[in-house]
Amino acid sequence: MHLEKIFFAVAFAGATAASAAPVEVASTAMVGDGIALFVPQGYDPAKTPSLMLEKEPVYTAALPSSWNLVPEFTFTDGKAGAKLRVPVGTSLYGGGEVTGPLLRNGKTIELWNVDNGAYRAVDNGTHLYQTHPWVMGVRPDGTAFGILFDSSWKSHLTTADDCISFDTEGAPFRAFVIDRATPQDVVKGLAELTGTMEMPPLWSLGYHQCRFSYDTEAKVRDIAANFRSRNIPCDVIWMDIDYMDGFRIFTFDPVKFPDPKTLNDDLHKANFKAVYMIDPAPKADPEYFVYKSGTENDVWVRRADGSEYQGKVWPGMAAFPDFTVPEVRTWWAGLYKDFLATGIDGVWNDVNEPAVFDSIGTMPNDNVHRGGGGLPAGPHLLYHNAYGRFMVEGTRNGFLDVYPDKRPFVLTRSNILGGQRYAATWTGDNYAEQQHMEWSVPMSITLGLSGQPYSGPDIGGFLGNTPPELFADWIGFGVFLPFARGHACAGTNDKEPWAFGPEVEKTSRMALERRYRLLPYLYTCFYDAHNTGLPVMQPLFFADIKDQALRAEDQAFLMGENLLVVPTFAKNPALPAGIWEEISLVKGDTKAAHQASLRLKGGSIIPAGKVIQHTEEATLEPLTLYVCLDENGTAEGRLYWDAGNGWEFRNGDYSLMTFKAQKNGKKVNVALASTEGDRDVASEIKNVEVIVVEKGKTKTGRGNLADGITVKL
Ligand code: MIG
Repeated sequence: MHLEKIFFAVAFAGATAASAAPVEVASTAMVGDGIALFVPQGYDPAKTPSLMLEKEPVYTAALPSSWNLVPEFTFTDGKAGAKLRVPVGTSLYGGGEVTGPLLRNGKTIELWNVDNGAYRAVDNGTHLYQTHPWVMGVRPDGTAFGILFDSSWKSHLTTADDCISFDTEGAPFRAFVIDRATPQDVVKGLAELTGTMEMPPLWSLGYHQCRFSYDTEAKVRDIAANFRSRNIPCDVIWMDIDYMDGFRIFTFDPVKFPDPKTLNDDLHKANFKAVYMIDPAPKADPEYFVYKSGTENDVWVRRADGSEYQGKVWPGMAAFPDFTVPEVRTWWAGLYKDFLATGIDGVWNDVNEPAVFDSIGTMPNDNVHRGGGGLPAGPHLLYHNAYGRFMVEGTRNGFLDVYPDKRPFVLTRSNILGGQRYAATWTGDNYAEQQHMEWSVPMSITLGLSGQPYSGPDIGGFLGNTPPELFADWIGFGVFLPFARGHACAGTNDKEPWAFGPEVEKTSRMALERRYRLLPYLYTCFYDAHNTGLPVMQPLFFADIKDQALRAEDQAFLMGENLLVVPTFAKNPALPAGIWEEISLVKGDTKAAHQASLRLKGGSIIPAGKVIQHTEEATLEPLTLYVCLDENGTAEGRLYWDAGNGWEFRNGDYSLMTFKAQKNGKKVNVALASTEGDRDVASEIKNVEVIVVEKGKTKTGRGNLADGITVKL
């Protein structure tokens, strides 16, 4: 370690920022390939526990003398901070769930999870429901770095052109700096520190239909029946809070949802899954079993004076489980047993910032969390940003206790960096307006660059009435985001795909057919995200990391590496150079209004299935391979496939196939080049259709995988 250099950096920081007291770096180490750890003097894990890392880092080597991204720590009036000077011309990204553009130069956000209706109810939308103290910088030459400030204390994160700064209201914290050759490698490095998401169940990649609320069994059945009779693909119907009995979690309204088991069974018969909402705070009613059992088990968060804290939420005054306590998470997990036994397939954890309906919007900063299992006791100011993350850890475990052989699907509103290990997310209460539709693209890209690959907005907008045109434009590209769900607030117009009349219904059907056709490709992208942390939804600059023109592009985006998506709202999007050919997935889609334009990268092959109505029908028979050759007349692509649920893929029950295409004169030959995994998928694929797109023209060939397929140009 090179103390001279660090001391110099620290002294320099002190000289420029008069009010901030510099703190020396106490130790440094390499903890991975291109990943450095910096620990300031005064750091104490009992004051700032690490709530984001998957595991404690392992020291691999000393910090090399050539390392030049050195954070400068400060400690002023009991509050710790850090900054990192940024090379000239660096493009900055990250910060998780943010409003505004993808390119974050010149922005300040607060990290304090908050219920922020319409992204403007609180502090003009500068903080939302999640916390990601992480910034990635991409230098002009395309090399990249990232900094993770390992603190959950309330804080501000500023991404100025020349300096990233992070100012907390708490004790000293560590920082991790990743310096690698490409932004993709930096994002993978973040996953090495904070973990990746688990493989989701295949059904969760289908379309989800939600409303606040489908508030009777009859309404739920009606919505489900409409999807099937209208041939609009859909996998999941969602139950928002009104299914509960007086907003008591883990109960069902005896009149409106008298028989959830039969309802869920019937939904399953029609090949739907059922997801139900669970909020964190049970009604403080001594007669109510959840409150009773929680009190007996001493699970509630306490006030500074030691008394039980209660706050007003949907059911009235409610108590809040202290999810920082391992035994409380176990207690919480146990509540899911009878509930899930009604045939519930997935859980939606809402308002877990936690939101409280009072003037500060959450519980007091000096409420006490007890911790345990290696975590210290600490004030709400420390644990607030991780409240939702600890909740969803409990929820996920509750699901796994009941269904050890199924992949959990948990959706959360609040979370913190690293929480991708437990739950997917949606981006909260957006508004039915153009701006929020456009923001939904950089918002999910930024979440992906911040460790959370599985996200999406309420398609159509949650608050406000959605005009038909807006819905049509939104669903036209929203189906290419990782999580695709339509939702609507109470009191707003109906927002199901057919609610806007026959034209929008047609548009929605076509958009969803396109998503469902792409499932084999999308699933492969999720597999990559699960393995490496590479996001499913990627910024366009990933396609050419040196091209400055792409750095701010946030209308168009990439699904995986190979498919470019241009929404119809995009005005003069900056597109990557090279070969990109438009593909058609459903007859007429390239000419239809509202449908995003899809372009395949030169040199790539992507797999697609047929149009299906739900993922129970998902099949690779027939299989379509879309091929776009590079300038050398070659292309390559991959397809991951497994049982779609369960864990047997971990024991080899999967197939990862690689296809290669080669142009020979007037022909293109496509063949299976290699397979990995024990699941014999390839020999079951009898009918393969290959579509080669070249200079705007398509040529098709058919055959089987064993013999290879030839396409005449
Ligand atoms: O206090 O459950 O963001 O999706 O429909 C509002 C009712 C509670 C907020 C969620 C929204 C959900 C609504 N919830």
